Amino acid sequence: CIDTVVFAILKLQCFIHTVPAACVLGAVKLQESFDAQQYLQRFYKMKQGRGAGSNVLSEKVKEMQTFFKLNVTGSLDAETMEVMKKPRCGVPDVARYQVFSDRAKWTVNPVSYRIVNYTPDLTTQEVDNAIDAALKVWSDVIPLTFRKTTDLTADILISFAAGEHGDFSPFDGPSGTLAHAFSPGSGLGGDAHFDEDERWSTTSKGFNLFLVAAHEFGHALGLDHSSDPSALMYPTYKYVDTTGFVLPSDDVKGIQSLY
Ligand SMILES: [Ca+2]
Ligand SMILES: [Ca+2]
Ligand SMILES: [Zn+2]
Ligand SMILES: [Zn+2]
Repeated sequence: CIDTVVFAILKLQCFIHTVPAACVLGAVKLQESFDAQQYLQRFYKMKQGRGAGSNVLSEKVKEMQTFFKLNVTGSLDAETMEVMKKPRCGVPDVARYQVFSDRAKWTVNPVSYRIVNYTPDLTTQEVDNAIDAALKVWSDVIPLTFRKTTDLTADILISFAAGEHGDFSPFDGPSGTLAHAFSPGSGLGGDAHFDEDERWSTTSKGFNLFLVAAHEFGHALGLDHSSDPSALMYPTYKYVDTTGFVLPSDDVKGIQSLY
């Protein structure tokens, strides 16, 4: 029976210490254990490969469960696996710049942005409108403005790309990671990338570009993820009606403390 085979593989891998996750997992399927490890490496900075014992894995699972306000069991239970499978932002949930005490922010005003390319899922007008509206969500609540430009040197470069796209954070095909953005700075700083393998929309179908872009621009302005489920900066995607969108108070507080 398959279960017996999987269990045997898990035991073997525990023994040779290449897949320490298996030890913590118990009944979780092998594929799920790989997915969970990848998730924790990507979003909770778990070290890759050998040397990461089952304690490390269990601690990382706890960190993730704490962030999402789940039961902190340290094991990959059903509730935890369900959250890990949700489509989300590619930016890690743990603070990105622990060595610096100052948080990155833009010191220029206006901040310039350029839409480098367009998704075939929408008309250029729809993309332009979604991006403009997503930036306005932030500029409405802070004394910072945005200027659209075709300059190659714009502060915020916005692009759609699939798979590997030149920043060592490859996208992963449909669902999973939807987009990511870099915190303020030169070069890649402030840039926002959207996974072209998603179906982008202006509605509740597929993934709503305005909602994902508004979230990503929060990162482009210097915000990290929030564990407040009502916040725009919550890591997982959830569709909300976009007509008359109001920036949740957690996000307003966050951005106003920066600018
Ligand atoms: Ca994806
Ligand atoms: Ca940039
Ligand atoms: Zn994010
Ligand atoms: Zn990227």
